Amino acid sequence: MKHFRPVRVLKRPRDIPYPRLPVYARDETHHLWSSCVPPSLPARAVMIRNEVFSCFLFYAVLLIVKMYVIAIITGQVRLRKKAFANPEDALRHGGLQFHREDPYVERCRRAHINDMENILPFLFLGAIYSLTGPSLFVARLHFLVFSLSRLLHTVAYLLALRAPTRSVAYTIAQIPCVSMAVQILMSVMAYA
Ligand SMILES: N[C@@H](CCC(=O)N[C@@H](CS)C(=O)NCC(=O)O)C(=O)O
Repeated sequence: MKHFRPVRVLKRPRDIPYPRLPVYARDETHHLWSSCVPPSLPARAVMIRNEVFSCFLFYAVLLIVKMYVIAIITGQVRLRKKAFANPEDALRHGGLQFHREDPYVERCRRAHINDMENILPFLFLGAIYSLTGPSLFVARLHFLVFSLSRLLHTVAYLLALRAPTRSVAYTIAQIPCVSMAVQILMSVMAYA
């Protein structure tokens, strides 16, 4: 009688989260996005294989562009108000007396610094959160709430809108960040 060696069934531990990675690839024949990935899929298409990550990238890049816009506004205000941060700039634009501070330039700078305090952590949290397999709807809600609130924070800061508009915008933006931080911690708790 023939003896068969028992086959070991390898199981994926249930408690280890698996990132949900929906795959999309360009179907050149039908010009549609299909759910199959041809073996020759170019490396540049790897990003779009995770739709939550792609969604995150959209909002992340918009927020970075928003930060660039604040920097441009700050530069323009410096020129208009003749308030330069460095003596060489002041000399070029009329004299050392323009090496000075201006309240509105400082406001722009504070808006920019506050963005750095909040958008930089979002870039990290959002990227990691995207890899933990959240639903696209819930993830998009996180990114959208954060982005709109940060946009409102900037507008409220630059236009000096009545308090507590800016503080409310700041607080609402913190909610998705805390939520993402908690979800990331829960996903990796098993490895603590
Ligand atoms: N570094 C911030 C931490 C707290 C924070 O970000 N608060 C929000 C809402 S009150 C804000 O817009 N702060 C003004 C700022 O950072 O310039 C601060 O000093 O205020």
